Amino acid sequence: MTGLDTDTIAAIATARGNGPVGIIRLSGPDSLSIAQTLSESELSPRYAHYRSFLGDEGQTIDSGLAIYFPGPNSFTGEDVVEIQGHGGHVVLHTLLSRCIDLGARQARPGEFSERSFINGKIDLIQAEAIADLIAAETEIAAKLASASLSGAFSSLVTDLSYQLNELRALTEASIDFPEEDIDVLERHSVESRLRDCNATIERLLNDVAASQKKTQHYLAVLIGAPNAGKSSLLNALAREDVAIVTNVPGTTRDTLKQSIKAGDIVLDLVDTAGIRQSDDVIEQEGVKRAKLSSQAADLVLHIIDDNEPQEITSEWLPESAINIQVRNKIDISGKQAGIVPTQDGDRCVAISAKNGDGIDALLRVVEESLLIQGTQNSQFSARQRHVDALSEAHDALSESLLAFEHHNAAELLAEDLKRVQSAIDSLTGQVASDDILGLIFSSFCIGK
Ligand SMILES: Nc1nc2c(ncn2[C@@H]2O[C@H](COP(=O)(O)OP(=O)(O)OP(=O)(O)O)[C@@H](O)[C@H]2O)c(=O)[nH]1
Ligand SMILES: [Mg+2]
Repeated sequence: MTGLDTDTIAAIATARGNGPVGIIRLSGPDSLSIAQTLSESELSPRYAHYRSFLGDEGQTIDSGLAIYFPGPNSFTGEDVVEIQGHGGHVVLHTLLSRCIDLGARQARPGEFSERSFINGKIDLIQAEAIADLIAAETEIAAKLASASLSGAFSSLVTDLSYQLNELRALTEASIDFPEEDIDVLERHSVESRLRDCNATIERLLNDVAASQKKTQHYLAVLIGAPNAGKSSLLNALAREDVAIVTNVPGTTRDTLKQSIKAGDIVLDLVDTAGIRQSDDVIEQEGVKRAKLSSQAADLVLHIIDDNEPQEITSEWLPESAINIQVRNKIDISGKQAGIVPTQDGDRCVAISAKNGDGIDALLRVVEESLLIQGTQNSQFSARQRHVDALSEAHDALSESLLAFEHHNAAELLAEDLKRVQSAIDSLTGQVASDDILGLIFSSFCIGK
């Protein structure tokens, strides 16, 4: 990560595997000349040229479209050419090799977005939003990432940074010109404006935490006695025959993980061994693993056969997790499907993993119980990095305001405000170390 790369990079920009269309993307000073040699023709800016793409002996590798986007009005801010050919992986790799022979270098993961960031086309929040949009697993995650990409989050952060900058300047002015005998801080209500900034940071922090809750994966663990129907429920929720189901108690030994969606959220659902005392060492190990999984869970689904209720003790239901009791096999017991009222207010849903009754109600209860209050209001995608930076800014500003209240020392306040501002500016990448940038962009896919 140098920020000074002037070489031309190339990568396949479409997903792996075979598809009808595949795209090679070039960015850098030699993009145009490479593409013109490849197509043995002139390319005009922003015009879709239908061309043959030729190998070193003039043989046709493929034919398709070449589009030239001159910098700075391109995604990366550099000269960019997109070559759209057929999407077979052999054809695309041959085209990419040809571009590399002609002087390009294989791009690193995220290098196009990184160049876009370095050239000021997008900020760091927007760069992350591109990756989040591509990786979005739910409609809501895509919507939030798209809002971040369009600058909804960045503009709030930039605004905050601007205000902090002004307040820092005023604080420093009050140190530099004490002889003017004007209390600059008081005249400009610096303290109360800083309190407003801190309230804004707190609101943003809540918003960001709420967004994160909407887009993260949750660990949900199926726990219960043997034969209660845990594996059947996993299969019903996954809509796939992932786990072995038999009427032999103790069928499942290994833990088995499958991602499923509950409305707007994604669950990593773990099937576990039925809990019972056993002399079988394999089963004992399975039960041990079930316990470990339940202890790490955000949510435990406690499955009980409604016909032969065999509840498990509370040691399996950690207080750190949300517990939902699931009464299964109601196709036999005759209980009505859906939410079951309980005396203690615990969540309980009656289902049949066999015929699917009550499964939708269960998914709704899962979604509602994981989405804490306020998450409905989230407006943009967020990452742990954002939560950390905003928390750091909030803590630093709270501490400095408290210290200022006691000592009224502008010098200390000015020093503290530098910390607050650099935490806020790290969000958009105005202040970011190469290490952080490397970490962020290396998690992108190649060609993005
Ligand atoms: N009638 C009926 N049978 C069910 C239902 N769910 C599961 N079963 C049956 O109950 C038996 C046990 O189901 P599993 O899903 O293997 O139960 P499990 O909890 O995973 O059992 P272990 O892996 O042994 O702990 C199988 O014969 C299933 O077909 C249901 O909703 N209705
Ligand atoms: Mg099982």
